[in-house]
Amino acid sequence: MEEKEQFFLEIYNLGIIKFGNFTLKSGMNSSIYIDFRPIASRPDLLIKLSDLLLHEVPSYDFELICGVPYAALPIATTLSLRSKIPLIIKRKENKGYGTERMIEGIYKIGQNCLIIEDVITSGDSLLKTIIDLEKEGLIIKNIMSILDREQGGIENIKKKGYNIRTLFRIGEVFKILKKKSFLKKEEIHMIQFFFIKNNIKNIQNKRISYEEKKEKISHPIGKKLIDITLKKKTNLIVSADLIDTKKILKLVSLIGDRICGLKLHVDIINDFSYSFINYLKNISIEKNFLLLEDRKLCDVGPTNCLQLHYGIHKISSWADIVTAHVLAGSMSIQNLNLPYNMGLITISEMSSYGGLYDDNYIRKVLNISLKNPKVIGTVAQRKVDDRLLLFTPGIHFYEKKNNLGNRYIHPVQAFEKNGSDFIIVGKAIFQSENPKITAEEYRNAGWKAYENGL
Ligand code: 5BU
Repeated sequence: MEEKEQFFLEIYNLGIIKFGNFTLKSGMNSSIYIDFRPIASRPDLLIKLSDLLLHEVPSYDFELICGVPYAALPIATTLSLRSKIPLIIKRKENKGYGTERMIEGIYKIGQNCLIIEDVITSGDSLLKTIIDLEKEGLIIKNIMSILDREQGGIENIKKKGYNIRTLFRIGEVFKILKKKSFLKKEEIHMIQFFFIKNNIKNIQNKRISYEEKKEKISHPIGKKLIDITLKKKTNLIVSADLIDTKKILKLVSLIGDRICGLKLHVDIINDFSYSFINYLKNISIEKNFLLLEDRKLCDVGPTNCLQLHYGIHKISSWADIVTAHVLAGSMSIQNLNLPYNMGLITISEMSSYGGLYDDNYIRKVLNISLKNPKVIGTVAQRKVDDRLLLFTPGIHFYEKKNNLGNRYIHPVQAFEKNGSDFIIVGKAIFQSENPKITAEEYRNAGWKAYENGL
């Protein structure tokens, strides 16, 4: 920390922070302007900065370096010289002649590129760089920014599934400057105004409400799920992992009022029948909850289609929502002939420990999910784009891990840390002594955690 602090004070003396009335490249107005360009003229500070960055992202973790143009270019170049890892250059605009390439330098499809950004505000210019690099077939596993203005940019990038870190946060650097008495009185006032105006302390915790989310979700079943949630004040989905229809129906009679959804694994039910499904469907209408089949389709498109519409279970004839992996690519869930009011939940990241998902995979699943109008949401263990509903299984008040590979978090953690919209609870409820009371406890915890996040 000392080294970082020392470094920040040195660059502060170059005049990288200005106070006044500025319009940022994002279009936002600000009383504070941060510009790292003066560092380009100080080779000693460029070297120190790149060493600090290399401390955060070890050089074995990337094969190429790219700076977001233009301010980050000298920083990325120094990083390349220090680490001996090749630099590629992203153009701001196509030069309109010659090769018309947006990316210059030597690289191969599939190489893993570290992106360097100087100051992150909304994250928009960073996203443009990401998109251009991905178009070239490069993989973005790590992104480093020098300073986060804490105005939501880091969150926006994380929600898209990217791994982004920052060397400094604006709140942290102002604390350093204040501690060292580097700031004049009027500068402190401007900073305070900036913090209040941008609600910086709250930005990372604030979540969007179900009402706002409903505006962003286009699929009718996603909207319906939110309506039920708001009406019944419950974001609890119970997973009835029971092998006997009588037990499932008994559970539903106890918890039906407290849930917005009931999740099944129909293929584990010993005495599955259509009369059971009809009965369940009627209760779901009467008690106002949706039926989710956790089928986890994972095959090529035509087989997924057969598994959905045919066989003993004929899932598409009764389920409101079905889960799917997209390991086989976007087309595997593209033409499933789903009824118009049936939605899909993709699986970006499971709740088990030791899963084979990495950031790159998760990001691709999120991209596929956002592009498919049938997808209402996803399962992930992190914040995701606001246009997707986030479902979180692996919920338990007391258990953390079990020896079957399951990992559990508390509902509060699901909402506060991961930005969840719905918790999925199985054995904590159906194995409890009194499922009715326990379901109410989870409903209450989930609802309070949601409300506290607003
Ligand atoms: P539990 O009893 O609360 O562990 O039940 C969780 C349910 O959610 C169970 O049906 C799993 O198959 C399901 N699940 C999960 O646990 N983790 C995941 O990542 C996904 C589904 Br996707």
